[in-house]
Parts: sequence; C-alpha cells; structure tokens
Amino acid sequence: MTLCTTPPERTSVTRPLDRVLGARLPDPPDALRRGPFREGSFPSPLHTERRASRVGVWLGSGFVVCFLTGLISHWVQQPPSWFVWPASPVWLYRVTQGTHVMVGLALVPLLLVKLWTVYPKLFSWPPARTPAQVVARVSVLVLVGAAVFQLLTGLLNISQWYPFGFSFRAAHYWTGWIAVGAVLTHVGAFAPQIARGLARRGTAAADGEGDGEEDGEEDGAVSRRAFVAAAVLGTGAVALTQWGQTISPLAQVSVLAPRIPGYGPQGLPVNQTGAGAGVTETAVDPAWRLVVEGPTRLELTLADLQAFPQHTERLPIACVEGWSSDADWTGPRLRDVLDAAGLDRGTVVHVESLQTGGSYRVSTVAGPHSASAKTLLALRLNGQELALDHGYPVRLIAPNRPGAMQTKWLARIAPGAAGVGS
Ligand SMILES: Nc1nc2c(c(=O)[nH]1)N[C@H]1C(S)=C(S)[C@@H](COP(=O)(O)O)O[C@H]1N2
Ligand SMILES: [Mo]
Repeated sequence: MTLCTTPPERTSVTRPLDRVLGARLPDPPDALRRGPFREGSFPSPLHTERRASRVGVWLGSGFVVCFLTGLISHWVQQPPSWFVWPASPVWLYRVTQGTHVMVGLALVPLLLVKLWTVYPKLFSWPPARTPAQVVARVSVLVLVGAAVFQLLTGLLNISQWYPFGFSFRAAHYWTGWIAVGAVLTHVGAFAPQIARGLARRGTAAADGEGDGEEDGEEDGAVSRRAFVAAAVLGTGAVALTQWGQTISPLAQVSVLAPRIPGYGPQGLPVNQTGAGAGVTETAVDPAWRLVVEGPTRLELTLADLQAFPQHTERLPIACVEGWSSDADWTGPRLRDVLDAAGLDRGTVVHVESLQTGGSYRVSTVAGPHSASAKTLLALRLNGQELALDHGYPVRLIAPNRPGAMQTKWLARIAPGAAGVGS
C-alpha cells in the first residue's frame, strides 16, 4: 500500500465526491502533472502508512501528555471553581510542568519527521475523492496548524520572547483544545490507514509494498534504518541540549537551555531581576512595610517579620518554562502572619508585589497553600539574606506551585476570592 503513487482513476466510475457535487470532476490534464504532481515522483519507500502511523502514535501520545499537563498548569494559575490543587507533594507541579516542556520539546523533531513522512500527500490528485477525504484533509490542516502554533509559542515562551500581541497563556490554552480535537478527528478519519499501518510488520518489503520498491534501498533514497536513526538522533539532540534545565545531571550538555538549575545568585536562577521589575529603590527604602489586611491590619517591618518564629523548608522554584531548582528558604509561615492579622486558617489571600506592572505582580494563594505549614514569607535563601533579584526584602514561597506564583518583593497581603488577580 502506498500513500502517494496510486495511479489516478481514469475510469468512468462515479466517485462519491462527484455524486455529492452532482457532476463528474474532470481529471487533471496531463500537462499539469509535472514536478511533484508527476506519478511516482516520491519513490522513497519511507512515505508509507506504516511509518506514518508509527510516528503518529508517538506524536499523538506526546500531544495528549502535553495537553493534560498543560491543563493542570492552566487550572492551577486560573482555577475553575471546582478545581482544587493540593499543597503536597511539594514536587508534583515540578514533575507535571517539567514533563510538559520536555515532551513538548521532543515533539519538535517528531513533528518534522511526521510531516516529511506524509508531505507527498499534499500533491496527490485529485485532492479528495470522497467527502470523508475532504474532512480528513481539512483536519490535517487544522492539526498541523495547531501543532506548529503550540510548539512555536511554547519555544518562544521558554526564550521569554513575546513578539506576538496576544496573551501567551490564553492562546496556548485554547489552541491546546483545538489541537487535541484535531488529533481525535484525525485518528477517526484515518482509522483504517492507522490500523493497517500498525498491523504491518517492519520489513522493507512491507514498507515498499505497492511501490514496486520491494527492496526499499534504491540509490539516493534514505534507507529505513537511516531514517529511524535520524529521527531518534534529532529527538535525542533536543533532549540533551534542552532537558538540562529540568534534569540537573544534563545541565553540562544543555547548551541551548536558557536557565540551568544551580546557576545564578545564591545558587538559583533568576527569571525577573529587581532592575527589570523596577523595584531597586522601593525594595531597599527604609519606609518599606509589608501591609497585611485583616481584622487587625498589620504594617510589618523586616525586623517584625524576623521576630516571628522562623522556619526553613526545602522547596523548588518550578517555572512554567520547564526549569526548576530546589533551594532552602527561611522565614515566618504565611499562616502565622495571617493569624496575627486575625484571619482564619486557610483564608484565600492575594499577595502583591512592589512591582507596579507585569503579569506576575500579584498572585492568589489558595486555601490548601494558605493553610500549609510549608508556605513561607521567605527572608533568607540558602542560608543568606534574600538577594534583591530573588525578592528582597520578602517573597512568597509555597509548595507545589508554579514559579510564576512565587511572588517576589512583597508589599501587601489581602484576603480575596480564589482565582482573582493571578
Ligand atoms: N513580582 C514578581 N515576582 C515574580 C516574578 C515577577 O516577574 N515579578 N517572576 C516569577 C517567575 S515567572 C518565576 S519562575 C519566579 C522565579 O524566581 P527567582 O527569580 O527567584 O528564581 O519568580 C516569580 N516571581
Ligand atoms: Mo516562571
């Protein structure tokens, strides 16, 4: 069976699409069958159902993993009313988001492989013979468009480059739904081909079947083995050069990863500097106070915060971009400070930064995190006073929470509804 070199039907049989349109579609004139439209212009035995479906299984599974881990990340940051994200285990978000980014990066070479396997289909003629083929082809367009969009915006987000005018998170979230819908449509539309492709044994003859390329090793064509090797190497190269931002032992070889665990002031990467946030003066102003709204309104100095019982917790910063890094954080428990302000255990609060703009200047601390003994107003990092770039004089650090919600340079804490202002 072949995907691309089926001889065009030249018989007078009525084709389903002709019936729908009420007229017989003309066959293309031979003069137009040039270049890639020529019959047999894709002799490589690699453009097969077997190859397309095998790569498709990997690609499709990867997309589903990215979709589910992406949903989690979106819901944690913007929770629907029914969604509860726990404060423990402390590493859970680190794992789901690390998986999201690592799998997403590995999908880039896989998508290229898949497109290469099936691109001759673009030149098949006539473009569709049945209404089902029209649906199938449109689903491919949507699928490829959505997949390219997701991988591209994901990559741009990792490099913190936002050349587009829309919100990254909203666009990535909605396109995720489109992509997963297109994957399901695609699997449905191509079910017979996929079933045949997966049932086929991996012999060269099977790959070349119907092509008249039984040996599959024709001069100038890529051999099956070289093809698989290239796909595996490409994916491996992405893994090695990027995954070090998530998996520390790979850090030395991850030359393309923008942030590496353990590197940065006080042994921790910085995502937004004090200068970048415009807080270099306000953060060191002697008039600085941390305001806590509640039945008893507090205006705390740094010394006041140091006078609370101090606790140390080892917690990761787990950025949505995939990098994560453990650190020892020391400071009062958020719940002790809320208690002093007369607020109930587990009150949902907004924590606001000194920063006057930017998407991460406010975050919401949901009930489980507000009540957790591990949620700190950190004054110290890895045994030293917090560096300005890490949030001096005080930052929030909570277990099992995206880095984007570990707000730095705190100015005010106020009770509020869940999901607002994050
Ligand atoms: N006020 C404020 N807090 C912030 C940010 C910010 O831009 N402004 N960036 C967040 C992001 S995206 C991450 S990943 C963490 C990183 O913390 P670090 O720079 O101390 O490693 O801080 C978070 N806290
Ligand atoms: Mo982040």
